Order: sequence, then structure tokens, then C-alpha cells
Amino acid sequence: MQQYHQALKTILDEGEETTDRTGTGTIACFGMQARYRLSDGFPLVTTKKLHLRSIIHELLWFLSGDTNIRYLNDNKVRIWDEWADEKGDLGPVYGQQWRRFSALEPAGTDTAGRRVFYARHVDQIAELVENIRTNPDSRRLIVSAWNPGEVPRMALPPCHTLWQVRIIGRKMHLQLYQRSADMFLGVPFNIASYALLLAMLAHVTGYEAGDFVHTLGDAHIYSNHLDQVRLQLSRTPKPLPKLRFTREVSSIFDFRYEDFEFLGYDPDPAIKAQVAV
Ligand code: THF
Repeated sequence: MQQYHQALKTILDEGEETTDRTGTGTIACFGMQARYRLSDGFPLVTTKKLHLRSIIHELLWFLSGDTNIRYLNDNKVRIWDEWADEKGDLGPVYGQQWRRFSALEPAGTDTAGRRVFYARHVDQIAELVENIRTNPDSRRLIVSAWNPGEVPRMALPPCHTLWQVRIIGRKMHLQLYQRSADMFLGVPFNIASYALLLAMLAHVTGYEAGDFVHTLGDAHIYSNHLDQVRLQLSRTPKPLPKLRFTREVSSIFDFRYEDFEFLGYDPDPAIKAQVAV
């Protein structure tokens, strides 16, 4: 995870102070990119302990199409609590956009000559897997969480705006465009989550997991995370763990929490920090 440490260093050295929506203040760089080769090991940050359970359940929750925090809370995952309303709803966030992206189809005109449309839900994940199977050389293997018409109803507009899968030879690669990146708290989760998604997609379609390419828009360190970042950078990254699937899974929608094993994850102690809301 040298890449992650390097990015933290670059922001400490070259980042500029900015104000932000949460009122916390950050130092930020705009436009960064890192590449994680899954053949080097699974990209889990080792210089602080990551709550793997939150990462896995969050991804399974996205894939299920759910946008209410009940499932997460039932599994002792609290990372979305701050943004939910009193019923636990987050609005049309990731799960909805991945599995039920609203599209309007023209359906002609009515008797008064008005244009008529019907609404359709696009299951972007099902279509992605189908397209990987039928059209593996496609350059259009894209999932978008950014639905401009629905952004105002979201508790938080998606940070993970769009991702693309590309198959080259026997390898599947995945690139994420992340518009806003909380480098200390969110990014270690985000790297692990999308690397896991890549490994899962490769597993169900029979490809080798290749590179996860992480492209960042606003890459920031919150002003109340600076001491934590310096502590983390004083630690030396350890060898990466290996991901093992405990059984053969044939559908991307059939994965369960018990299907993943991270062999040899031996992190340094956790480092606490406040999340900016
Ligand atoms: N908002 C902000 N400010 N940062 C983010 O990283 C972020 N997310 C998601 C939505 N909004 C965000 C929520 N993801 C933690 C980790 C990921 C989150 C939110 C919070 C967090 O507090 N992690 C702690 C404790 C983990 C735990 O107990 O499970 C940690 O030490 O890692 C970016 O996706």
C-alpha cells in the first residue's frame, strides 16, 4: 500500500487549505490516481486496523439494491448512520442507482398530442455482468451512480460517481472515478470495497482479477485528521493479505458475508478519528 501512503504524503506536502461543506476545513489536491495490482495481494491498508466487516456488508448492501440502513445496523455496521433520516432511509443512493436507475422511454403521444413516456428501471449490475459475458471486448462496461435528476433527493450525492470494467486478455480491470475522497477515513474503505467488487466480478465471470485503478477528484485530508495521518505515516506497511473465496459462487447477487477470507491480514492498531458530516 505504498501508493496510499504516497498519496497521503503528497497531500501533506502539496495540498492547499480549503473550506468545505462540512465546515471542518481540509488540505486538498485535485486530481490523483493510483493503481493496485491484485496479483500483488489484496489492497487492505495494514498501517491501521480496518473494520473489514463494515466494508464487506456495505458492498453486499449496495449490490442488493437496498438504500435503508436497517440491514447495516442489523449487522452492527454504523458507517451510514449519520446521513439517514428517522426511518433509516438515505434516498436514491448507490443501491438504487446500481440496481434501479430510472430511465424514461418515449411511448408516443396521447389523444391530446402530448408526449407520453413510461418509466423503466435499469439494473446496471445485471446488465454489466451480461455484457461482460456476451461482449467482453466492450469499452462501455460502465456503472453510474450519478443520476442528475435524483441527486437532490439523495442524503449524500455519490462520492463514487462512476466505474468502468475493462477486460484485456484473461484479466479484468476496474477503474473508479471518485469525485470526493476523505483520504484518512473513507479511502482505505473505498479501495478495499472496489478491489473486492473487482475480485467478485472476475470470480463469477471466470476472469483473473487485474488492476484496480483509483482516480480521485478532490483528494482531501480533514484538518482534524492531521495528527492521525502523521501517526499512520510513521508506520511501515506490511505484506498484503490474500483474498480467498470459501466456495464457488456463480452469480454476483449470491455472495454472502461468509464467502470471503482475508489470509495474513496483520494490521497495526486502529487509529480513531471523527467523521465529517
Ligand atoms: N463522508 C465523509 N466525511 N467521509 C467518508 O469517508 C464518507 N464515506 C461514506 C459517506 N460519506 C462520507 C461513508 N463511509 C467511516 C468509514 C467509512 C464511511 C464513514 C465512516 C468511519 O468512521 N470509519 C472508522 C470506523 C469504522 C467502523 O467502526 O466501522 C475507521 O476508523 O475507519 C465514503 O465512502
